[in-house]
Amino acid sequence: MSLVLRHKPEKIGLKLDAAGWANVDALLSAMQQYGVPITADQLAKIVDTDDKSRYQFSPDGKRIRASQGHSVAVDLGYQPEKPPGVLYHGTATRFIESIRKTGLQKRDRHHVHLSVSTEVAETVGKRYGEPVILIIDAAGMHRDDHVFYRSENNVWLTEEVPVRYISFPSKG
Ligand code: HQG
Repeated sequence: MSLVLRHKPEKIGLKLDAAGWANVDALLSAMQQYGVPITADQLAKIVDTDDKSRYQFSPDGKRIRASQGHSVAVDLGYQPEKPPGVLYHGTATRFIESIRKTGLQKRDRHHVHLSVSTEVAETVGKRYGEPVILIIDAAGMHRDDHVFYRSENNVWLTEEVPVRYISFPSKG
C-alpha cells in the first residue's frame, strides 16, 4: 500500500491526483489486475489498523491517500503550523558523521520527518541500524522562519534541519 500510494502508483497502473488521492474503486481494480485482489472491507481494515495511521480516506470515502512520506510529487495541502518547542528525529549511528556536516536532509522524501515523542524517533531510527535520537530546536527554527507542517498522522515536516538546531547525544 505504501509502495503504490507514496512511491510507485504506476507499478499497478494507478493514477494519483495532485493531492495524492487515488480513487478507491480504481485502487481495488488495479490491485485485482495486478494479481493481489483485496476487498473494500479489507482496505478499510488496513486503513483503520495501520500502526502509524499512514492512510486516510476522503470524507466521502471514495478516495484514499497516504498522509505523508511520498516520493512522487504531491501537494498534500497542509498549512504551515507553529511546531512544539522541541521535536525529535530518530536516525542511525552510521549517519551521524554526515549529519554533523550537513544537517538533516530530506533525501528521497519531500521533507525531513520529525516526531513529538522519543519513542517514535527510536523506532524510526532502528530501521537503519543502531538508533540515535537527535533533539531538534523546533522553536529556534520557527523563530528563524523555517516552515513546519503537521501531517494528519502527527508527523512534523520541514525542508531541512541545519546543524545549529540539532543536539547530538554525547556518545554520537
Ligand atoms: C538520514 C517512516 C546522512 C535520516 C518513519 C534517515 C518516518 C542523513 C535517512 C518516515 C542526512 C532518511 C521518515 C545526512 C538525513 N547525512 N544521513 N545529511 N540527513 N539523513 O526513511 O526520517 O513507515 O527517508 O536520519 O517512521 O528515517 O514510511 O526518513 O535515517 O516517519 O510511514 O537519512 O518514514 O514512516 O530515511 O523516516 P527516510 P526517516 P513510514
